[in-house]
Amino acid sequence: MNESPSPQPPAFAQGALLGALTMPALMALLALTHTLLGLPFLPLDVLDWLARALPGPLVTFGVDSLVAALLALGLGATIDSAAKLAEQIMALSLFWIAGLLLVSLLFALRQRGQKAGVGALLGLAAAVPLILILPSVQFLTQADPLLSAAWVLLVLVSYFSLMSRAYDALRPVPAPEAAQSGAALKTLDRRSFLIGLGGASAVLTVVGAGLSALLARRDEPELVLTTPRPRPDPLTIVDGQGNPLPNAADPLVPAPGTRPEYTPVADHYRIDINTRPVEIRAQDYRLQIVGKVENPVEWTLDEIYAMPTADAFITMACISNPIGGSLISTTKWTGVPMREVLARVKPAADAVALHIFGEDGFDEYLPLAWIEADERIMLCHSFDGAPLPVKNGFPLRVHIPDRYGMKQPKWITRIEVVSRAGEGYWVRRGWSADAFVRATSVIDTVAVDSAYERDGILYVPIGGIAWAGARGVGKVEVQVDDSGWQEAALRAPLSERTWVIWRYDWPFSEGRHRFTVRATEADGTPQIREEAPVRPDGATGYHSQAVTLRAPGT
Ligand SMILES: Nc1nc2c(c(=O)[nH]1)N[C@H]1C(S)=C(S)[C@@H](COP(=O)(O)O)O[C@H]1N2
Ligand SMILES: [Mo]
Repeated sequence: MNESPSPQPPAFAQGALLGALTMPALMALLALTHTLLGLPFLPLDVLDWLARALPGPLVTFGVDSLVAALLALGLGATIDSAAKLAEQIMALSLFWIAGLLLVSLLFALRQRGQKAGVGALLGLAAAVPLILILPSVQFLTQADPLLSAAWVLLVLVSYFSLMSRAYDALRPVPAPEAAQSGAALKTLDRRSFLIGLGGASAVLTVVGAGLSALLARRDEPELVLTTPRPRPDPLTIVDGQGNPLPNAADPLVPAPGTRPEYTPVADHYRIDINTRPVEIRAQDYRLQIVGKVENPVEWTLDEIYAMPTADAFITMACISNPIGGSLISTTKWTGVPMREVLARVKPAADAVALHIFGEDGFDEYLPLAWIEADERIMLCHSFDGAPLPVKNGFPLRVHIPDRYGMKQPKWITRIEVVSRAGEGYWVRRGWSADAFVRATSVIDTVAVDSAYERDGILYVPIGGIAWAGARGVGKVEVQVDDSGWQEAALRAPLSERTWVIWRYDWPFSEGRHRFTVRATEADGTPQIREEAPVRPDGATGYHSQAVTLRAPGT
């Protein structure tokens, strides 16, 4: 068959296609070496860096939109797992697009007469800024910084040199003797070259990504074996150490389907500024407390563990938790009272605040006046009787009653005592400076499958949680459709700082019903009815659920 010579597609388009085909293999290689050797996984590093360099609202908007889309698609069980998934998708696609644009640029440059060496130059130009951002996004346990930098340079220079060679293969300079051999042959060569390259790239991607996923999973059995996920049972009456919970004797049984009153530690929500938690090695760890103090210290973990401790059952929530959201959890916190810490370091007369730094680049200010006013503020080292899980801030984090999580750094390595307070990480990005917890109440369940009959009336248990920071919940009420507000029964909370479990047994009637819940704080302050978004001060508004109900057997 006689193929008519097809015209060469434009060089930049061919470059973009080649980049699109080969970037996944490059990313898989980076993923594999990241899992195996702790070398940088550039796509996530770039996103982590962007999240810090760009104005907060921009990144939040991008991630929030993706989270909404993922939740709508049923991907990601909770907001925080959807958020991590969203970040990963963003990271991979941004890196992929940046890569294919650069290969496209490379092809355009080559077409304009640049020599093959321009590939290596482009790789160098891409590597330098990446190497420069690495120190701000890398943490203790990753590979040696010099090795990481060298690796990034090697990978990018090799990749773009290879792409430059591919240009020569795809767009051979017409030599006089080749001119006769016909363009059709060249087109076929080009096609099989691209197909071959695409195939090789696909194989490399699958092998690399699969292998790194497998190896990453191999790291986990330890977690699975040592912390078996307790069955979410709202009736938990002992903590992880087998000690009875303080309200174990309360006769109120939560409505079936209510979330566990005591969150299994593995299920405690997690919010980080980065895509991955910081892994701090216990043996190398030192807590530095410096600045305006008489007695600067560098404590080891053993020294801190040996200090007097306080225990408290605590509910913490993220300020980005929407009404009815899952970014709220309860466990037992153990730590050294902050007053005890201050007594040892002795703040100078002009000291006004602690500037607390997390190893991940997070920071927040804690005014000394808050510590003077509240003896419960603590430097926490344990959750549920065991050292903090890595994701929740091992080895040290702060707790401040009545404030959202954003005021409370995890992975603390350094505290500077300062004579002037400033704005912390999220405050600088436009979030509330005080981050006072807003009262909230949530319907977890309308337990139609647990309906029961009493005195000829069918009741459906309805239940959930209510929380007002450390201010306590006085009353919870439920409204069905437009009828009056009915008071729910409350379980004794685990402490004055935790949520309460409420339950209302509703006399069943068929049809579509809307259930709404509201709480009143211990001092009589009503939960705010007006709806406000999470940003900047935390969400307000009533939680409600509409359900269409049919009588059993109909
Ligand atoms: N070092 C550090 N501390 C941090 C954060 C962080 O990203 N880095 N996130 C804060 C936010 S916004 C919240 S809601 C809580 C979440 O704590 P958790 O992940 O243990 O639930 O930690 C806070 N402390
Ligand atoms: Mo948060």
